[in-house]
Amino acid sequence: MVNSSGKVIDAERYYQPEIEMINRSELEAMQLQRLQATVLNCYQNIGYYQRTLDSAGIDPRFITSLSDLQKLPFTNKQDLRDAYPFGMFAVDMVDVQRLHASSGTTGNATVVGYTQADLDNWGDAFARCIALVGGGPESILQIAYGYGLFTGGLGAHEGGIRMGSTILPMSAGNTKRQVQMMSDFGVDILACTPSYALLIADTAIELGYDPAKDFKISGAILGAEPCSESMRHEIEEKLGVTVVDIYGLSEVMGPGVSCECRYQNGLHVAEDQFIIEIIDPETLQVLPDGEWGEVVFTTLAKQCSPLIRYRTHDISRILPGDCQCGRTLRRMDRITGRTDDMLIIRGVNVFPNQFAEVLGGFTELTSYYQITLTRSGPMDYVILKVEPTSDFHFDEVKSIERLEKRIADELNSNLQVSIEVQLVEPMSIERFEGKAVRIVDLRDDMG
Ligand code: DLL
Repeated sequence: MVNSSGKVIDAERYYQPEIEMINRSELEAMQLQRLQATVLNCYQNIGYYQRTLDSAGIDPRFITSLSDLQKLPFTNKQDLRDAYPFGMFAVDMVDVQRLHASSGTTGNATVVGYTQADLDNWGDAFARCIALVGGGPESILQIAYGYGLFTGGLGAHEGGIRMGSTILPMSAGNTKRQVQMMSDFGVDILACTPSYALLIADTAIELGYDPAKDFKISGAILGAEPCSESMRHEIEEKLGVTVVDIYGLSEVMGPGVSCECRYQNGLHVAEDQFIIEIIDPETLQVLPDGEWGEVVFTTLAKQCSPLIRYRTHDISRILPGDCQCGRTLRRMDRITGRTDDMLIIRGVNVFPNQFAEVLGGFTELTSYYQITLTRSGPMDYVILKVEPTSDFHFDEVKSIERLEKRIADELNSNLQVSIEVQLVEPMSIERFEGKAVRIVDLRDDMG
């Protein structure tokens, strides 16, 4: 197989074919056995679960089918916060090998612990993602996710270890050095956020390289934030890579909960380690395959921080049907937003990624944009800053105004929202080394 930049990619690769292509009935038997063990572990070792299962009148020994899962109560982020720091751990501290925590800006941090077996499972899940993008033990893996309490860097690292790849542990930042090493070391696979991959690509181009031709790199495992299709294509063209979307969240494990294959048609869920459900966030009922709703995960293999029906607030759906890559693990669609990031602009509900999809239709624009929310009297007022590509004539006022109007009209007709579009100078929107901040909400500062 040859990718869009003419680089040859090997045939489909697998890291654990016995799991990745497992027969569904065998998988379901494995899931049931692991679910039974997980619920019992939660009940016996975590006070929170003992209380919630008791008050729901559920005897943990009576899980006899996978559909029994639907009888169990949900777990919310607040439940983890209330148990800060170690109240949701099911093992003794002596067995906890690693701690990760998500940011505590809006309350206590959520702390997740990993035993050595948990780290090995995490590594296996990420190693499958390396294979998903065509990598293997011979690959050089540049990890430019942040290392630290954030799970991106060390999760990818764990994957590199399990796969036996050569790890280049760059962490995020120092972008020129990232480019230099990518070039000098002949890196094969990059792992970082999509925003950072684009910044690395742009920096390489600024330094005079054409990475698509000059660099060996052929794959990128990008996630931790949404990435529109147009941004994905921009990264693929600039770096000469195939981009696979990787998903995960700290509470559930970190990167590797699901990941696309090279067909880029949904993210294969590590179903030996997690059960995915899609629920209606209002009624809390489980939705059938194909319907969009909130993603809920139950862990099946975690020793230290198991979770029953954890509500992610991420929006996706389960894609019905088989995948061409041969894997039998079901696919979730790319995340379209979060139930809690919906903007209500003059009564119209919009998700930030809908802006990105519309903007992706304008070849005059780069993938960088920023939405500022302010107030005009009692009404929300939205300013969308967009950046043209470097060949756009930025000094011609008329063409700037024309483009701004075309974008505003397109947003209005697609999303029924009326917003102010500002075309700003190339390179003036802030670049990010981790997750991009695309929404600046100034409404509370305005009294
Ligand atoms: O972002 C873990 C991760 C690291 C995933 C590296 C992939 C790669 P948190 O910081 O806890 O963990 O943030 C989790 O980020 O609930 C989603 O809203 C969002 N998110 C993660 N991956 C994707 C993705 C890591 N591929 C939160 N697409 C999740 C869209 C994503 N959103």
